[in-house]
Amino acid sequence: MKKLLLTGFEPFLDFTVNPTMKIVEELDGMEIGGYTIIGKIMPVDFGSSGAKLLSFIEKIKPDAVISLGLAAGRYKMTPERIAINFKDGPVDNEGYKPVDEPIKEEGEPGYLSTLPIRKMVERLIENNLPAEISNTAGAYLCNNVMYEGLHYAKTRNPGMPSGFLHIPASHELAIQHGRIPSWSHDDLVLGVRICIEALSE
Ligand code: PCA
Repeated sequence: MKKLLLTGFEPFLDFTVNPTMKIVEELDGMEIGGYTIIGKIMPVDFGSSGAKLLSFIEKIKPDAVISLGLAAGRYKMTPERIAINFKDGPVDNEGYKPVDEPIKEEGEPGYLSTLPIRKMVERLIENNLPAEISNTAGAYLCNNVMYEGLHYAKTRNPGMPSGFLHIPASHELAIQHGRIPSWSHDDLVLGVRICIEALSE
């Protein structure tokens, strides 16, 4: 059985829960689309998240990597097209706020997702879940983790598909937060499962 490393993030900023964390915990150990899911939670920390992802990849030796992140305010599931070689944005959970910093001095300006993002969007829509490809993952932690995964794949393991899926808030988070659209937890889980199945088609 092939292995899929599925990562989520801990809560950050004023988002008191992170739906990606609950999804990853729920899917950890399951078999979906011919993959055994190995779920891991990433810190919202520019200083350690890249190294942490790479240590998971080296240890688990997955056949593919999908990272999940909360995109509070988005209405759709959005597979990301590209990660850029920049760190920028709000403060992380360790109090660090980078401005215009490269992620890797020697890295490419950007890396395109190697997940079947068009197929993921098509399958989500066929299942009545709103979805579209996103052309920016921002320059915060989600972009950082996507870039690190793709840089590793490009330089060390080109056969390992890797990429990122941004998801809307859950109802639980939206009610606590008060100003963002949301999906039910079950629909978020279904959307992630559909994306994993699209990977194995
Ligand atoms: N979303 C943030 C970081 C952690 C998360 O779940 C982002 O979009 O960068």
